[in-house]
Amino acid sequence: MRIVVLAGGIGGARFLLGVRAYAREVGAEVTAVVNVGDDLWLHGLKICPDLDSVMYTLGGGADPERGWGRVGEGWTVKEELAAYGAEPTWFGLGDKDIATHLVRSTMLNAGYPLHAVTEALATRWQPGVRLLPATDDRLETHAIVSARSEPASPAVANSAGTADDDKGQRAIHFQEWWVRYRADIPTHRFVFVGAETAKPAPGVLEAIGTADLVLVAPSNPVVSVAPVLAVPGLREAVAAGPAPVVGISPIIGGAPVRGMADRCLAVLGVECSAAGVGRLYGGRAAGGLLDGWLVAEEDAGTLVPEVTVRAVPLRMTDEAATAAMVRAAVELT
Ligand code: FO1
Repeated sequence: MRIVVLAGGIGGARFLLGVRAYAREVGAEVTAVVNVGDDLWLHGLKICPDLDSVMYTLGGGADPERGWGRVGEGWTVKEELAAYGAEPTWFGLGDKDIATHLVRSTMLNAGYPLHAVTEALATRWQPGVRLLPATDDRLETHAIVSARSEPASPAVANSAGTADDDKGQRAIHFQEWWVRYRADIPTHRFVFVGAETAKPAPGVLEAIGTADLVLVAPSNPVVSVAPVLAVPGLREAVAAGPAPVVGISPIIGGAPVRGMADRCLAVLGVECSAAGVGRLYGGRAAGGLLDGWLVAEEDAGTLVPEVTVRAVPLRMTDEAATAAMVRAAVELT
């Protein structure tokens, strides 16, 4: 059995622990197609937060509380950068984490594509699933926000530019929106810079085309799953593929389990509910993506047109609980 998981960062990483546990039980192979929209160049280093969250979590090196970066992390380099006044200081790079970015940046600068870099880094961590970036190409999530007093961080690579347009709007990198402003800034929309020309990374379309099941992880639908589906050809491959597609709601009882999916859904004007996100993805028979949609027991009765909805426990309290969610997804198909 071959399972493909479309995933973002922290929620996606936790979900993949359960997918891996289920796969070990039944002898399935797992390919994670991971969001790259959070990625950025900073201090000369390429940082891939979602790929790293998944790699560290599955490899046992993630800080379980933060969900990103390494456990037992030090911040000496960050403090030294701040002492030099090197902006931005609002994005915390841990000492151990920097080694990952140094290896990645060295390989990228030597011409290796991101999927090859990811494979090389994963050799150390042995995540137990195949990690693929959605694309090797540049695809960055930027938020179009209303002008604020502080200028956008010029240090954050941001090809959308930081000048305000005539409507007083400007684009800031997703990380600035998420970390510096904590999403607390008037936001008009998200754009995926580079999406028009990005190509699915090698292996992505083949994995989708030969999958027995495609799972949409309980990641942020707006800034984690959408950038994956924004890669030309990827959404089409899933929708037209042979495998049933089952999503897991990231919203329980009208609120995200963690993170700021509510803020993101509000930008789109989408209701922050299991139904709202299910309808955002849409039923495959109605031109959308899903055959099945797992919602929490609190959301039993959720209706999504053309989608089989099932209410099960959705709290990923440990690998066994998450594996049970995966089993429910398999049984739904
Ligand atoms: N999230 C924060 O809230 N504050 C940070 O300083 C921060 C630094 C950071 C460094 C490397 C990395 O891979 C992730 C980091 N994150 C940080 C998380 C990052 O913003 C993620 O993209 C989001 O959590 C969404 O997945």
